[in-house]
Parts: sequence; structure tokens; C-alpha cells
Amino acid sequence: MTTKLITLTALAVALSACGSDDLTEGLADAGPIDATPCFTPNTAFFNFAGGDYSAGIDDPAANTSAILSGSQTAAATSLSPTAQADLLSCVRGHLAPFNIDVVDSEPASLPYLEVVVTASRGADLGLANVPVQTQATCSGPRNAVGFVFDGGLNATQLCLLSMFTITTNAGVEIVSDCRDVNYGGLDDCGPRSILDEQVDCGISSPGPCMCGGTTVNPHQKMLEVYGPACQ
Ligand SMILES: [Ca+2]
Repeated sequence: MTTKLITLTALAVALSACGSDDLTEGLADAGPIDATPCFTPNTAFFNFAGGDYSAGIDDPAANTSAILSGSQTAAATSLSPTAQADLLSCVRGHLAPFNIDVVDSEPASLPYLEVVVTASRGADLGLANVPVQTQATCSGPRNAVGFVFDGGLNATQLCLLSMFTITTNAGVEIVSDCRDVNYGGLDDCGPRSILDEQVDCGISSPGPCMCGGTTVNPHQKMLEVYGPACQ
């Protein structure tokens, strides 16, 4: 049985974000490092400490999120330090081909993406009780705040849900191919990766992409948005 990761509410938010011109500054707009062909890496900050968040335009430095209503408090993670390290390692593995730094200390300034890994449940934050809540976009990456609710998830599921906040923030579509990290379910159908081939969009069965068309190449989309890792 497929476990859906995304609520209708989250999808509605995602769809409304597509084509919007009210997006905050893109992480990929960061400028080049002097005298090198590498661009400043995008940053994904994993917050295991929880904190106070409120409704507003997405801004991880101000702890405001467009998917929240009112003021909410996210509890610290329930993950052990070892499990936190394992999660970061897994995420870094998936992101190795791309120009993204994964950190667990909050950057001093924007741009960055904040992934809040919390022991709270969705309902504790006024959201639906699904394991991940984030705002998808068709023109990422953005300075977004995503929430991963860590209760009852195994390490593989935690890694996939965390990746979901990063890929959807880059405009990578939800796909119906369970070999891909961006598959919209938690079915155990073997190892997943960011596929470098055209795959069908759709949450659990082929359907239209949120941002147009019916297929996407997730790897190429990630390269397009985040750029290749600097060597
Ligand atoms: Ca923050």
C-alpha cells in the first residue's frame, strides 16, 4: 500500500507557487567565488534543535514559513546524535553530484534552505499529520523552511523525506517511479537514487507534472538548478 507523502493542502500550496513571481531570492543566484570556476554552494541547513516558527514569506533566517498559520513551536528531534549523523551522511551521498553543502549549524545569512527535523507531529504545528511538509516550487531553489516529522520513521524513510524537501525546493517534480528519490511514497521497492533519465511525473501513478509536461529527468533538473559539485 502506498503511503502518500503529500497532502492535498500541500499540493495546493505547491501548485499556487508555480509561476508565482513572489518567490524569494533563489539560492542559485549566489555569486561566483573569486578566481575559481566554482560557484558558491547552495546550503541546506538541517535543524535538529527545533524552534519557534511563524507564518509569513519563507525566510529560514527569520523562521517564517508560508505553509504555517500563526506561531508554532517545533520540538527538537527525537533522533540520537548517531542517527542525526547517519541522516546527514545519507543526504550528502544523494547530493554528492550537485553543488549543495549540507550543514547542521545555521548559516549566518541567506541564502539557504532550512530542514527542520522535529519530534513534533504535523498537527502540533497546525499542519496535516503527514511525515513531511514543504513547499514545492517550479522555480527554485528558494529560501524555504521544510519540516520532517521524525516519529516512527526508519533511517531510509527519514533520508528520503529529507531529500524531498531539497528536491521539491529545486523544482524537481514528484515522480511515479519508485526507483527515484522523488517518488511520492514510502514503499520499500529497493534503493533509490536521483535518476538520470526521463521518468513519469505523478504521486503514485503516472500523471501530469506540476510544472508542465508529463516527464522529468530529475538528475538533469537538479544540475540545472543547483549546478554540479565543484571538484
Ligand atoms: Ca532558522
